[in-house]
Amino acid sequence: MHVDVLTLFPELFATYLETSIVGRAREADIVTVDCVSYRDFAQDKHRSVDDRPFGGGPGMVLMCHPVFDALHHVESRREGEPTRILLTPQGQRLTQAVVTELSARPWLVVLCGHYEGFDERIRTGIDAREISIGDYVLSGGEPAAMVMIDALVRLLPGALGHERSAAEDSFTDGLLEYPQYTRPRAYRGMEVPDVLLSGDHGKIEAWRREQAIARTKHRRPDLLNGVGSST
Ligand code: 9D3
Repeated sequence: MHVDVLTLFPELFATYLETSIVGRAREADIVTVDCVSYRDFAQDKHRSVDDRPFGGGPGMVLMCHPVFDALHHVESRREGEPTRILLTPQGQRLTQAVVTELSARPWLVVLCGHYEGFDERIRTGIDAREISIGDYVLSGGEPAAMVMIDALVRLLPGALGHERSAAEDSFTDGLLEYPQYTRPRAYRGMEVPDVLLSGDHGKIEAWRREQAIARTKHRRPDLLNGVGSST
């Protein structure tokens, strides 16, 4: 998969993209990511990318010109059809189902907004899917882009190595995670459940599933509509 990220702050992505699962996936060429600055496509000598809203009101609005030019730049340097994603607070909510769908696309172009948002002609003039990561206000789309890339990369074949499959992850089978423990067996009087030390893998699996279901019922009953009810 290739991802182009269009942003006012490409430098925000550097350490994130070098670290952990995403960093490893990039080293293994499972994913490539290019961050491109709208600023490089500004028109005037001040390199403006935003301006005050027509009609008045607070904040600044991302201008058409640098955004359309940056988009044209990244899209003309490779073959094929990209899937365009506009990150906005009024987009479709990012869920694991949306992530799964997007993970099958070979090429994503992700547009981050900042300030009070994009000029409306960007929304209407480019055929993009609008996505939000949740109902809270961010200062810009950059953290949302990192969230989306992180969730996507985990689903790419080989990204998690051999130790664990994405299919085991929470939200994939619709249940929350079961409780996990590591050494020591007792810490400040708190003991690891005996079943996990029993060596009986059938019993351990049954216990984990029962714990996951109980936890999901208690904390996220909304997740239990049909999924995870096969046992
Ligand atoms: C006054 C209306 N505001 C919308 C709630 C304006 C506004 C605030 C913050 C417009 C854009 C932003 C910046 N946010 C994003 O670019 C963003 C976002 C978010 O704020 N929450 C959840 N998902 C996303 S994706 C991009």
